[in-house]
Amino acid sequence: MSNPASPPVVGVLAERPPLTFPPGFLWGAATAAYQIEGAATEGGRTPSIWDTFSHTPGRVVAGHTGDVACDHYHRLDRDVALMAELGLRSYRFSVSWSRVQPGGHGPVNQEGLDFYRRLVDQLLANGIEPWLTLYHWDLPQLLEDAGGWPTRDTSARFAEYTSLVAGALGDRVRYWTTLNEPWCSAFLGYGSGAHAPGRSDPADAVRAGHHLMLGHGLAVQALRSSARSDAEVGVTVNLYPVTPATDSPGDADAARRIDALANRFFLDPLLRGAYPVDLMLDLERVADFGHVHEGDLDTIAAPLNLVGINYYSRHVVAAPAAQAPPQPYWRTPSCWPGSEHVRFVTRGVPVTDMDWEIDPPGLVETLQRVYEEYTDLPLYVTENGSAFVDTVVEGHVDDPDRVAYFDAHLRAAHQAITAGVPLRGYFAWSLMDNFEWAWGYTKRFGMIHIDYRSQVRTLKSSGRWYAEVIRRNGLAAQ
Ligand code: IFM
Repeated sequence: MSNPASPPVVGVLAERPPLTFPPGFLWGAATAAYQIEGAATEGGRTPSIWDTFSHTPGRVVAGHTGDVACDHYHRLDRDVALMAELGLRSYRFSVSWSRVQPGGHGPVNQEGLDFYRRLVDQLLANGIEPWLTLYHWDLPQLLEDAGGWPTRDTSARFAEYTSLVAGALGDRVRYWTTLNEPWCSAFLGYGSGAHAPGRSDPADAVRAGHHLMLGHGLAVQALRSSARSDAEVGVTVNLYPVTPATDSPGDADAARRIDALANRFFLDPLLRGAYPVDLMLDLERVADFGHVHEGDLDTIAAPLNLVGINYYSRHVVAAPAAQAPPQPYWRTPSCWPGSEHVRFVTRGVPVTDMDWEIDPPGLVETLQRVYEEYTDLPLYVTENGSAFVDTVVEGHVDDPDRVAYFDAHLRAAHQAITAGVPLRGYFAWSLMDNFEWAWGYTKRFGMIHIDYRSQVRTLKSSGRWYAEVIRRNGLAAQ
């Protein structure tokens, strides 16, 4: 949580000097299975919650689905060739659970595993370090039908699936993250219902958050026994600095509450082995934490090798307007259970096409906070990027706004390193345009443009720029 909102430094075009990153800094780009693979019904794959959700009218903009997406499943060779062209040192991808274990438990689907084995082998052959995320939001629908993440058994199923993947790929994959952004899975999936499976029950959201973390802890155990001994194991959380709109006590309390739900709900159990007391009090009327069994928090706080942080923007929040009518929380589907009354305010600073404020100093703040308050483990920015409207003009896509966004955030990352933060790598989101969840294909985050009709890939100017950053291990003067 940070001090009352002041305008971010973005937009102040001071001269920007060249910057060099530490030797061995891991430069990468990231994607996720449902967002790019397509081939939704091929090779033995069964539906995930995102197949069901996207096929439900009204859930995703324009009825878009991930049925075909970037057709990466069939265009693997071309896509790895593009990664090599960019000079990526690492590629962060996720495995589709229902592709490799279609029943959500029980036997493995060899055809599904073979797809990822081919991907990993091609990456290695091109000198690109594979970075495997086990869960990027696509729970097998069969497990959702059995109760989903609010149900404790899902954690055990996740560990079983992890063992299968680690058994098959553990000899060649060194970097593993268990979960991607558990806040989204829990609070958008089961709180507001804006994401799959689209349920909105505040108590379920809290339970889901716990079982996701329990699944993470059990998966870490599975990785320790099945992956290679030098495996680097971690988890990715999406973090936000949370700033009160003014220095009023009401706004300060709003910021404390949102910080507890967005950040500390996950950081504290994962890295300190306990839920924050103020968070539990805020959630008193929502959940009694009876779902937390003895020993869970020890499992969740299993020792890690790294922490992945996804950073996009900042939350600026305020107390409810004085005249706001009281709203019983159960009538307000919200991703902020127990704190539904908090107002999110905008400051009028530049935003991306997602309407997210561009705030590079927030990345410094976030990295420093994790380092100073939680851990001295190696940190990685496992996602950072921006959506902007792109147009192809005579076979070229010029995206200076995205270049400026990356440049500013890499300068922030460098500033954190200079301040002593053990930041070891950075992954641009995203390698290519893809299915942006409830926004379908209407938002483009990629460094590679995808024409969804022809599946033609076009390297944007941001991709060329990033290749140069990797080549020189740093930034040129601007
Ligand atoms: O596209 C998503 C990604 O799947 C998870 N992190 C945020 C990105 C942009 O919304």
